[in-house]
Amino acid sequence: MKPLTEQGFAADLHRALAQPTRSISPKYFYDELGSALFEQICELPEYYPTRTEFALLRQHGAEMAELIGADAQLIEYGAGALGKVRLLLAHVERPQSFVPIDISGPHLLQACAALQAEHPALKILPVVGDFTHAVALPAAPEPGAGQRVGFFPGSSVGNFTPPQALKFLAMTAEQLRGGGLLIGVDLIKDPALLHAAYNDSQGVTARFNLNLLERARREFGAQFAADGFSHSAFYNAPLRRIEMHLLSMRRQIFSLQGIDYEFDAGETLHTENSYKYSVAGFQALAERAGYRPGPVWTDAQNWFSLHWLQA
Ligand code: AVI
Repeated sequence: MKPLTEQGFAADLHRALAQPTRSISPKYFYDELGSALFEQICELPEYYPTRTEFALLRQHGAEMAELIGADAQLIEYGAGALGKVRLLLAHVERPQSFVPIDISGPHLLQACAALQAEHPALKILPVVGDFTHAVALPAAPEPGAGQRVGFFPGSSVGNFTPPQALKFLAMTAEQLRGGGLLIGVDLIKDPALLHAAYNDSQGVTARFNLNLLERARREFGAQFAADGFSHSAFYNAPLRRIEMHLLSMRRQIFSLQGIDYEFDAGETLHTENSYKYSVAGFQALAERAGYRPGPVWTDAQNWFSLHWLQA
C-alpha cells in the first residue's frame, strides 16, 4: 500500500477504500474522458444549471460589468473552457488583465489561445494550479486603478462541504480585498427537478460517475466486474445536497495495485456532494467568510443565482 501521506488519485482511492464509510473527492472525475462527459452533462435537457446561468449572464452581464468597473483584474477560479467569462468580457470596460486559474495546463492554454483570438488586446495571464489553494497570482492593479474581481460560476462552490466552502470563500475574500466576487450558486428546489438533473435519461451522469472507477482501471489496472457497480444519485433533503455514490450490486472484490477491498451488496463509494443553498443561506455563509453581500440575480423560476459579494 502507498504511504498515507502520498497525494494523488491512487493514494486517495486506497485511503477511501480502507475506510468503513467510503468517500473520495469529486476532483478525480475530471480526467480527459470525465471532462468531456461533464461538457455533455452541461448540454442535457435535465441539467438546468448551465443554461440558466448562461441566460442570467446574457441578461444581466452589463449590470455585472458595471459593478466590476473599468480597469479591473478579473480572476476566474477553475476556469475550464472560458465560455461564461466571454459574456462578462463583452461588457467590462478596459479590463487590466484576465487571470484564469485551472489545474489542467494544456486545456487552459488551449482555451486562452481561443479567447485571445477574439480579444487581441486583452492581457491574459493563465495560472496553472489548484484554485482551492492560495496560488501565487499576478500583481493586482495599482491602488486607485481598477479593482480585483473574482469569477466562480457553475455552482462549483456546491461541491465543497459548508466548512470547505467557508474556507475557500475566506481565502478569496483575502485575495480580492477591496474588489468583489461574482459567484454562481444553485438553489434549493423541488427534489424531483434535482433528482432528474443528476439522473438524466441518456445516462451521461451515470457514465460520468462510473468513469471514476474506469479511470482507476485505465491508470492503475484496478480489477472489478464491469457490471459490479451502478450510479446512484439522490437528494438528501436534511443536508440540502445531492449525493452521488457508486453502488456495489453484489458482494465483490475491488482489487487495486495488489490490495483487495471487499464490497458488500449495497455498499457504496461516495463520489460527490452538490450542495444547494437558499439566497439568504448563501449570503450568511459569505458574510461569515468576510464578504458584504450585494446584488443577486436569479431566474424567474428561482432555480439558480449569481451573487455579487463585496470583498
Ligand atoms: C461541477 N459541479 C458544479 C457539477 C454539479 O452539479 O455539482 C458536477 C456534476 N455532477 C453531476 N452532474 C454535474
